[in-house]
Amino acid sequence: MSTDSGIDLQQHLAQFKQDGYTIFKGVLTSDFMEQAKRKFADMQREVIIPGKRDWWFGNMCEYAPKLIFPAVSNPFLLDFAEMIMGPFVQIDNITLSGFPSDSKEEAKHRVSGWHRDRYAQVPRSDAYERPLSINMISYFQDMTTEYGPLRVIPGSHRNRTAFDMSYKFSPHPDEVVASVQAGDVIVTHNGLLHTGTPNTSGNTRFFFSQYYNLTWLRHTDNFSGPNISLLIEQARAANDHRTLRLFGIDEHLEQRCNSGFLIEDEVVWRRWMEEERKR
Ligand SMILES: O=C(O)CCC(=O)C(=O)O
Repeated sequence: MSTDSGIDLQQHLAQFKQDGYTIFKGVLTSDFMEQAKRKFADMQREVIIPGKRDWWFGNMCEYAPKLIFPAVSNPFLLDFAEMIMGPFVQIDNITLSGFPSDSKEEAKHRVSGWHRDRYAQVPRSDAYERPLSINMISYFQDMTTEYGPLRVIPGSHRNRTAFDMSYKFSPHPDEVVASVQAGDVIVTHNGLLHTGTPNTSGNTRFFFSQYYNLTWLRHTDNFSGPNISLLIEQARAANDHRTLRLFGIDEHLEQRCNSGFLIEDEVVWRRWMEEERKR
C-alpha cells in the first residue's frame, strides 16, 4: 500500500481541519480490490436468508483477516488518524458493501441522503474540534457520475447553521462532488455533511469503509471472534500497542486520558507517538 497525493501529512491535516475531509490518492492496490470483490461474492453466496442477498458486511477484519488487517493497520493511514485523534484510535467497524444499480429514472436528481456520521453532533461553533470518529472511505471503481460519487459540503463540520431538510435527498448548492478513482481513500470528519449518490452504472458499486473512533467509546464490530483474538495475541507478544488499541485494548488510556491537559493536545500526542515508535 502506498499513496501518491503529492502533499505531505501536515498538508493533508490542514485540509482535513479546514474542509472536513482530505483525499489520499492510490492507496489500495488493484490486487487488494480484486480479492475483496471475490470475498464479497463469497459472502453473498454464504448468506442464509432465503431468497435474499446481503449487500452490507461489517466485521470484515474477522471475516477476512489476511486481506483486511493489512489495510486497516496501514501505518501511513494510522499515522494520519493519530494526528487527527491522538494515539487513541480503535476500529469502530470495517465494512464492505456493494450497492446494486438503480434505474436512471428512479435515481434522477436524487442523492442517497445527507447526514453526519456516527458520534457526531451539529457543530456548536465554527472552531475546529477533534472528531470522535473518522471514516476512511474507498471505492473499487472510478467514481463516475454513473457509479454515484460521494458528495460533501466542505466546512460543514464547523458550520452550526441547521441543515435545510428540503435538501435531504437532493443535490445541495454548497456541495462538492468528490473526484476519486478506484483505490483512493477519502478521510472524513464525522461532523462533515455528506451523501452518496445512487448507482446507475448497471454494475455493483463497491464501497469499503474503515471507520475508526476513540478507544474509550464503544465499537460496532465484534472483537471476540477467533481471528481477531489471534491478532490480539500476536500484538500482545510484540508489545504492539497501536494494534491492541485498534481492537479496543488501550493500556495507556488511564494515564493519557487524565494527563492534566496543560500542554497542547497535538504536542503531547506527538510525544506519546514518538515514545511508542522507539520501543
Ligand atoms: O455511499 C457512499 O458513497 C457514502 C456512504 C456514507 O455516506 C457513509 O458511509 O456514511
